[in-house]
Amino acid sequence: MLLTHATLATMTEGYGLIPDAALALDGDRIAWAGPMADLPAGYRALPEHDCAGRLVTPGLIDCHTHAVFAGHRAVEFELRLKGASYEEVARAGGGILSTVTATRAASEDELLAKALPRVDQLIASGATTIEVKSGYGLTVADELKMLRTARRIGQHRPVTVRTTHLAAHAIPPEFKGNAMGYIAEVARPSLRAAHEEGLVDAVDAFCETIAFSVDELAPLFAEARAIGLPVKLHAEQLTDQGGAAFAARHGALSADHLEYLSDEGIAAMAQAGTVAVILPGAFYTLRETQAPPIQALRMGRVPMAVATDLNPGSSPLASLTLAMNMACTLFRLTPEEALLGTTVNAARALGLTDRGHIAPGLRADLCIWDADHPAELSYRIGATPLSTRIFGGCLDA
Ligand code: DI6
Ligand code: FE
Repeated sequence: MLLTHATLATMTEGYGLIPDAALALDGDRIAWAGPMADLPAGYRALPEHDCAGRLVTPGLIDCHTHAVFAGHRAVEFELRLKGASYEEVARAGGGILSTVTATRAASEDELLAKALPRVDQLIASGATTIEVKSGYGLTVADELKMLRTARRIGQHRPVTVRTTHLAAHAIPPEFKGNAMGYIAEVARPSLRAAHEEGLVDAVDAFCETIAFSVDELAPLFAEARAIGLPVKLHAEQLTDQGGAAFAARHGALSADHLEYLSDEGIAAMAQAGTVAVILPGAFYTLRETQAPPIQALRMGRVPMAVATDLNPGSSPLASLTLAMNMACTLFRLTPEEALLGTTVNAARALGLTDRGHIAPGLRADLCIWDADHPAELSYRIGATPLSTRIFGGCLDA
C-alpha cells in the first residue's frame, strides 16, 4: 500500500513533520517514508490511499491499563463524592478488593466479553498497542485467568497486547496483615506459572502504604530477574515510598503515576533510563492536588509517557487522546510531549523497539486523523478526530 499526500508526523525528532508526504508499506512493515517529491519510482505502482492532507502519526500506544476486570465502582465514586477518600474506601474492603471479588467470580469468557468493549474504545481513540495488567485475581488461578484473558484480546481485535503480571496489587483478605506471605505463596508462584505458560511480558507492583513496601517487593523483583522478565512499578502515587528509585535500581522499564516523586527518585530514573509514565486520569478522578514534578523530569531528561490507567476505580478512562488532553491541561505537558508520550516513549516503556515512530523497517501501525496539525490530538476535549487506523499494514474495515 502507498499512502500519499499525508501530513506526516514521524515523531523522530519532536513531531518530525513532513508536509506533503508519502509512505510505502510492505506487508506489516514500513518500507519508505518521506516527501512525495522524493518517492522512489519503484513504489509508485503500489495501490494508493490518498490521505488528502490528513495527519498521519504512528499508531498510539497505551502503556498502562487494567482493562480486564469484572464489575464497576460507580457506587464507590458516589461514596467519594459524599466525602470518603480513596484510601478510606480501600481500608473498608472496597476499592481494589471489591473488583477482586467480582473478577474472581467471573469466567475467562465473561472477563473477555467485558474487556472487549473497553478495548474498542481505546482502539477508537487511536490505540494499536495496549498493555494490560492482571491484579484483580490475587490467587494463582485467578491471576492466570486474567493474563489468559488479556492474551486473548489480541486474537479478537486488531491490536497488539502486552501483558503485565500485577499480583502484587493489593493484599487479599485471606492474607490480611501478611504481605510477605502473600508474596511468597501467591505473587511469586503465579509469576512463575504465568511465565511457564508464556502469559507474561513484564512484572509490576503497587508500592504504597495501602499495598506493598519496597522491602516486601524485593523478593518478587528478584524472581522477575531470575526468570528474565523486566519490571515496572506503580510508584509515589499517593505518598513517597522510594518506589521509583527502587524500581530504577532493578533496571525498571517504567515507574508510573509519580505525583510524590522525590529528586532522588528522578536522579535514579534518569540514570537507569526508566520511563516516567504519567497518568492524569487517576489524578483527575481522585482530585489529587499534587502534580508529578514535570519540570524536574524534563530537566533530568527522563522520558515521559502518557497512558490511560484504564481501571474501574481510580481511572475509568478509555481514551488516549483524552489522557493526552489531561496531561497538557492538568500537568502542563506540551502537545508535542503528550504525543511523544503515547508513541516513542510509550514504546520504550514497554521495551518495544519495532514501533512508536515512523521509519523504514518498523511495524506499519499508523493512525490517519481528520486533523492537519498534531497539536489537535491533545487540544480537543473528549472528541477523537481519528479517520482510520492501519494495523500491521491493514486498513481498519
Ligand atoms: N493504582 C491505580 O491507580 C490503580 N491501581 C493502582 O495501583 C487503581 C486500581 C483500582 O482502584 O482498581
Ligand atoms: Fe494502574
